[in-house]
Amino acid sequence: MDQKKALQIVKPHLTEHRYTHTVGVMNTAIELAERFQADKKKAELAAIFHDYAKFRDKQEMCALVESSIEDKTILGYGDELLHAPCGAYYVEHEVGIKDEEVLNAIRYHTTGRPNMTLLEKVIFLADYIEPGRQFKGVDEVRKLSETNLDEAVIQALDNTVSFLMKRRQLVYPETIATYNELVVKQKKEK
Ligand code: DGI
Ligand code: FE
Ligand code: FE
Repeated sequence: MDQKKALQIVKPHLTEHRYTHTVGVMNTAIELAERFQADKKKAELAAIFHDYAKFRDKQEMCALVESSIEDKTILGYGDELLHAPCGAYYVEHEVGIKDEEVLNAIRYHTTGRPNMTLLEKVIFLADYIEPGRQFKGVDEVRKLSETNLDEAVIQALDNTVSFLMKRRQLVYPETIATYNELVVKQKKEK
């Protein structure tokens, strides 16, 4: 699917602000894919559809998790997590994208997962550092992403987990597992 067609499909599902974010994620994902030798077309496609389900009805998404999504534990960790796995499902069944690598990049873009693929890291990071993002600590992650993909993902996870804890929100265990796996890997590489 070409970029124009994909953007046309996703646009009616998003607000203007979220559409601008999506275009930012797309451009950033293509840049990161180039830098770290990931598949640029897959990065582009996954980025365009990563927030496809952002505005879907929460009850509908909870029901979908109950009926069709393997990992039901996300139901216990806040509604914000639903749009990633449910998005992957809708993108497969409504848009017809069957590429499992692209679907997984959408599925894990919010929480990450241990042993993320290169493409999954590219989308996870692009979502975090696209030019429209302004939260505290984002510049540090932008800087790291110029040279070291794993260090950048670790820092983004650190920021997100710290942010959640400050607000006494629950932290999804797989997010912590992602952090642990990458830190162990980094230590081995040093
Ligand atoms: O959809 P976006 O806003 O572009 O970004 P996103 O998919 O990373 O979602 C961000 C939201 O997800 C934000 O409210 C924090 C929340 N979040 C991210 N990781 C976790 C999390 N919430 C919980 N409970 N646990 C997590 O591990
Ligand atoms: Fe998202
Ligand atoms: Fe996003």
